[in-house]
Amino acid sequence: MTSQSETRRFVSGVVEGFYGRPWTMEQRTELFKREQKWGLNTYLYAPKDDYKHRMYWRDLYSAEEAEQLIALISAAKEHEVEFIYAISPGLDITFSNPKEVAALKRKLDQVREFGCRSFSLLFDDIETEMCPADKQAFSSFAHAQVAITNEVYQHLGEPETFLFCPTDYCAAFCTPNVSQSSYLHTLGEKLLPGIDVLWTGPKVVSHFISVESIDEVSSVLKRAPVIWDNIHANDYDPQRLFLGPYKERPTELIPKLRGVLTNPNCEFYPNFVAIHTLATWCKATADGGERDVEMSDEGQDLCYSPQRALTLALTDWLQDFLILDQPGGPRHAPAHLKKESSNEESMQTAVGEATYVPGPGENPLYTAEPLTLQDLTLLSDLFYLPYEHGPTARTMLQELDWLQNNSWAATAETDKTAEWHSRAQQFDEMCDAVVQMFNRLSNAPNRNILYDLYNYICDIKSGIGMAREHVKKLGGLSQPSAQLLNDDPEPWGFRGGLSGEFQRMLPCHGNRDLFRHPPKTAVYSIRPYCPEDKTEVQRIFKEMQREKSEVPTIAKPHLISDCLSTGDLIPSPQCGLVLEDEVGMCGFALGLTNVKPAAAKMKMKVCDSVLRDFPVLVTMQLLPRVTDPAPAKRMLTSLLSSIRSCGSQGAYCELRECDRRMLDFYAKLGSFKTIPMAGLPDDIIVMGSRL
Ligand code: GDL
Repeated sequence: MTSQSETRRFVSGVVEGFYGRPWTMEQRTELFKREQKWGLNTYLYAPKDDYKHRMYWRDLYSAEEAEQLIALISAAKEHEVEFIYAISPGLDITFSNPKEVAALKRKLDQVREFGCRSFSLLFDDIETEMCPADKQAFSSFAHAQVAITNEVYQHLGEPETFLFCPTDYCAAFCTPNVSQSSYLHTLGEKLLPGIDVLWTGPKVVSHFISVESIDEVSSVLKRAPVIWDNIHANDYDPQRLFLGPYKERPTELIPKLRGVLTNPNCEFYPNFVAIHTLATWCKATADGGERDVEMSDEGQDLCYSPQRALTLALTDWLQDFLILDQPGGPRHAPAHLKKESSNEESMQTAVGEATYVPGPGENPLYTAEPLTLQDLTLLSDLFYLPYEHGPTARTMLQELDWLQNNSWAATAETDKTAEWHSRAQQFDEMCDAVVQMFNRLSNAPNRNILYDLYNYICDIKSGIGMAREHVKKLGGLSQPSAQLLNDDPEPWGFRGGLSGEFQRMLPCHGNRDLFRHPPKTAVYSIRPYCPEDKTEVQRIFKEMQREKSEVPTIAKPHLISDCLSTGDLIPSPQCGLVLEDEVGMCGFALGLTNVKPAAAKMKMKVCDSVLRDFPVLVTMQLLPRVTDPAPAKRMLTSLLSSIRSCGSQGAYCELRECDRRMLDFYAKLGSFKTIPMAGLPDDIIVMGSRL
């Protein structure tokens, strides 16, 4: 490393490097103010969908654009933020053509005339195959990029700051790996030493960036990289927003890096947390991390804690929400906002109609409850980080999972019933807190922040609303007029549009959820039941009975479904399926369409009302080796669909309380609900599904 690099300041700040709508000039100016206030020093201009940054990189700026850029560059200077202008010529440049090199120089010269002194060439997200002309001129893609970069760097007079973004900008892109990547080795050897290299870490969106990984890449690049951090970037998924703290980057990295630039959410205002917490991180060991005291002279906490950094950021952000930012805002602004109101607004009030005061017995004026720090903490928990939900979101998911898995206890009288209802009540309260937070946010005076958040908070409110209603249904408390999860839901009852449909059809759907299932490797087949299967079915049934009861006898009393499994009753035509794996039969699903005569024969009573709504009895068993619920689900779904095509409107099943596995299975299916059935022993649970 050069001695120069040892004395240069740590680059810290923001890269506007995402796809989608670029920020406005006003937003960028606001960013500079914030960066200065929080002690960050750099802004890298690299908006992917700005025409003249990437697609039409050769085009010079018009007079009007020039005026705007000049103003922006001088605003950055005013706020002591280093403005780095980046250009991405990689979509179509021919490296070997001198005219192309000249075009690049011309464009950067123009920006230099605007007052810009720091530059960057980006070669991320481009085709790696060179055109025939370049293949002739250069021995590799890396050589082509290095040649043009060095030339431009020298042409610009070797600026103090000059950044290069490689095409292989993270470990995952390197072939075969970082230390053996010939692409990175060429950069390391050939890029002039004053040029710094951008790097996103192990992946495009890195979960964790370790000191070892930085040591490795630095030794190949022969320089410390500048991290282009995509931890808060959300341009790849329209349902995500990241409001969690800067995290999983140990502060021991600071002395090993040339700098960190965060490429955050596309929406400008919600980036308050991303940038504020990065600033706290940078300050944690701004002096190189050598001090062993925990607090600096100004009381600055030198030991970074994401949780504390988040609280600091949210506390400051809350003040921003309270600023009335739009002329024409509420005329009856709450008292605490009055002094923030613009002159324009006070004039409006002065010349406008008299303030309306409701009379006795009339509706009182709407008053907005103020947003709280707790609301913002909840908001951040719901939109946390790419690989982690915030604590409250995690609790909500875990509770919902427990309520679903134990839903058999909701309507049956068991020891668990009270616990189920108490946890359902707590879940409901957590959902309510989200609704209250939504209401207070929507009433917050700062409309710019609200509008950036709006789609996301609506989406989560709906998502949680559906879960809330589902739990109510499981508990037998749902209102018949409920809008969601019924047979003919409104469009907000099936979320995600076409993309959602595709995702649900893929086998990897739900791969990343908190409740992973064991690997599914067995191959299963499902075929119709035939009379020769009777003995095997019987054997599986007996084995499962033994599994469940401590005494090795068949549990009493006999249920109609027991008789189906033992062969005393024959399944109705088209109403039997068996599941097989490489070992043999491992499960079955049988149905009986004519329940009444069978019940009479067994001297058992079945409720008429149950038979009216759910005329067919189904039973299913699986050996314990079937750990994957998917084939069982497929078998039961096929059985139900053939029952439906025979004209039946519903089916029910009888389950023993000790048969946790089947209870869980039916509860998770979602379509089966516990139904009351008089005359059965206490440990029998009946569940029905409309078809
Ligand atoms: C990328 C792009 C970036 C984008 C990000 C997240 C780099 C160097 N380039 O690969 O423009 O915003 O992913 O989608 O990160």
